[in-house]
Amino acid sequence: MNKQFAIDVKEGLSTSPKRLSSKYFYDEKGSALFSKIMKLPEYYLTNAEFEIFEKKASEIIKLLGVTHQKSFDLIELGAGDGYKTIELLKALDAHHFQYQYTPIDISAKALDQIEKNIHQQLPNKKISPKLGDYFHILHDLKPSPLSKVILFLGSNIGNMENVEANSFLTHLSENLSKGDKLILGVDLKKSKDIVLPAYNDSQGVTSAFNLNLLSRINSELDADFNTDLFEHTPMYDEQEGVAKSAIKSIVNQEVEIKSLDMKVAFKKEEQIHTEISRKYDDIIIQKICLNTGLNIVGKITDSQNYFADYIIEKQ
Ligand code: AVJ
Repeated sequence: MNKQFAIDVKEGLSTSPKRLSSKYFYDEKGSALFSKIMKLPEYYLTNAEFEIFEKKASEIIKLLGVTHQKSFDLIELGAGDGYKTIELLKALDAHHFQYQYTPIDISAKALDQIEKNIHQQLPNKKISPKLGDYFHILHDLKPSPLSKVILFLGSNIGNMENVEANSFLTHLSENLSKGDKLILGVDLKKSKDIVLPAYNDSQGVTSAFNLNLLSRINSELDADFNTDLFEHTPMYDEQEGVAKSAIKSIVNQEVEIKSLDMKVAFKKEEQIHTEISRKYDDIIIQKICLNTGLNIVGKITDSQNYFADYIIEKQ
């Protein structure tokens, strides 16, 4: 991971326009900042999806087509703290369904947190957390005779371009069997007045989250970025439905990255692209599902129509 970080930083800061991948946001400090983001009033995504799981879990369960006769595997990719999923578990338990919950995460800390939260809210629940890469673990779980329900929530897929999302879903589909389901949580296209503040909050948490990438390069690659000379720059193109974040240099400057043996020049106003957060509609969901062997079987939205959980089936 660390070696790859060095390679990607070198490459990303040598090309034009400059870019750094949003997957590197989540070091310890970045993960803590993201937890803060999820609690911000402007970051409507988490509350909207929570509302779906809190109020419409029965509708989701109906669309999953699970039965009382057979147990199933409920597998979550990138489970985080499990805040939304616990609502689904409560509903499944209330309806006496049999299932095994397996949260997968690359962060041991996240898995500890989810175990704690589940222990508090559902004291008798036994779960089987798995640490590591989604696809490695899914590959290992494939031979299980039980049917699978995969959870990929929080609009995490939105960090991928459509082509990349399509390959991701193809790869996921290859690890599923006919009739298995996917619950895909996505943020919906909407007006700029609502989207932009979610990526430009008044407390500056999102700014700190974005700029933390430079601090990470400072500490892991021995660089001398002065974060005061850079600025968080959020954008949202309503037509395209994509929120983009960049880090903009406030002045002409040069930064040294000792471990990479490189100096990087920035022009005043020059940007480093750091993240896309795509917003969706039915057409785009159909497009990213095309030729993946996955079919859309239903869609559940929150009361404001901000967010959707699509129920998708392996053919
Ligand atoms: C975790 C990828 C869903 O894109 O909305 C939050 C990350 N970036 N604020 C998103 C994020 C800036 C978030 N996802």
